[in-house]
Amino acid sequence: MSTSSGVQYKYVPVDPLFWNQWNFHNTGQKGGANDADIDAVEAWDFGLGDTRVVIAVVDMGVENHGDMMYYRLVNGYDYAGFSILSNPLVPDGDPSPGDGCVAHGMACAGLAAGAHDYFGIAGLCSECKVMPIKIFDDFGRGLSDNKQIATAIAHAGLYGASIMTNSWAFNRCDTGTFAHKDIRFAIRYANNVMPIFFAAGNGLGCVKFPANMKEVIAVGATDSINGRWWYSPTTSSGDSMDIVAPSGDVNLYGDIWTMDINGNRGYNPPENCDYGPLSDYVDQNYTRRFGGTSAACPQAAGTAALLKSYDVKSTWRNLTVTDIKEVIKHSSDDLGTPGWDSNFGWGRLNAMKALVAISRGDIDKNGLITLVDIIWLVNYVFDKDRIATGCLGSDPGNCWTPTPHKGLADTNCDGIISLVDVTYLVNFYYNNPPGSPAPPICYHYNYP
Ligand SMILES: [Ca+2]
Ligand SMILES: [Ca+2]
Ligand SMILES: [Ca+2]
Ligand SMILES: [Ca+2]
Repeated sequence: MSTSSGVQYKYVPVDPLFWNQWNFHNTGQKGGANDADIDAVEAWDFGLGDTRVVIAVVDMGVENHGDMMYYRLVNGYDYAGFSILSNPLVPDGDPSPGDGCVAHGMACAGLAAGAHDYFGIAGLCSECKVMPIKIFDDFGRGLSDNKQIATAIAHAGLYGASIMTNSWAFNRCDTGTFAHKDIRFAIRYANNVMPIFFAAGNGLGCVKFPANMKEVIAVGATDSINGRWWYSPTTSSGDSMDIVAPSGDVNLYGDIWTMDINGNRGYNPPENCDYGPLSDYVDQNYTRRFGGTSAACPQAAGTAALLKSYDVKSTWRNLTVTDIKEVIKHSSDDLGTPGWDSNFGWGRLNAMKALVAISRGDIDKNGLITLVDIIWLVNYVFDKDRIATGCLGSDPGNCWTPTPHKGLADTNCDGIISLVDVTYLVNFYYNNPPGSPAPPICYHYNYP
């Protein structure tokens, strides 16, 4: 199969609800524009993640689910406690979402890491683990104690998370007052060990705090036809939109399919709650109504988790926190005014381009640079101009379907594919001369 852009891919999820997930793979199936998506299918040719990668979901809790089995949940924490008037906040070790309407944490976790199996939806990093950290109570009421919120953020840093996703914000355009200093401190602390993603915030016009901190990646939202959603902020001086990702409308009028709290709880069925439309998917474990910058953010975090997964499998790539953030920004699909702009930031998240940026030279996409890659590259470089006679199995140059991207052959990032790339990769593989560099992170994507 291939996309309209000619990029080939081999793997498509078998999850029955996947065809609804236009944000991951948009063929116009919901009336949207072809390819107005994040190229998730093309990215999955690089793998579905790694169990060593943990995504901290700082939200309203995550529980065992058909698409998020208990063994994929690492210990988290409930900083909000179960809150009813007669029962004061009692933080505990159970960050499950409770019995209310608020499936926000489940919905975010599903987008970042829903399982690829024969059930439900598909998420971005299917093999990754999730650390649920709860800062909202079972009724969706946020913690009022900023020190507790700061502790929750620091928790992810202290207990081994690799990526943090935050689909929440304060309703303010500045970077907070003295009372918010602990939150700022915790974010700067956690930023030392992992990339942090924040929803840019809905409807206030500006990028909200903490998304407007320079340390974090702020994620806005685009619709299915390449436009900015009305609620997605434009930036002014002092704040920063980094990227956008596809999403639906707010207040459960969206059309993003994801996990819900199991059974007769959560967003579905909606009649249990006092908001939202009165129809949803028949399986109460899933919702088709998510949206807002809340749904955009975990897609960026899930993509970062795929990058981190590639990194931990790799023997040669060693990504820093800054590397991952830079790759997420600069591998996006530019929309609007060329370059960074106030509507779309650097552009719309593109998971495939992000993976291609960090894996030049790894032609077979297995995380390693081996003789196999060199042989593929040699055959491609020497055979690419010959008229193909069909794939005979012994001639990789002719057989090479560049899945998912020809850029993998541009090992030295000079924008062309040539014998120089072969030499570059051979030198690195044999470390001759000593210190021969690994393929660089590379944002060139247009090859004939
Ligand atoms: Ca699934
Ligand atoms: Ca439900
Ligand atoms: Ca390889
Ligand atoms: Ca080259």
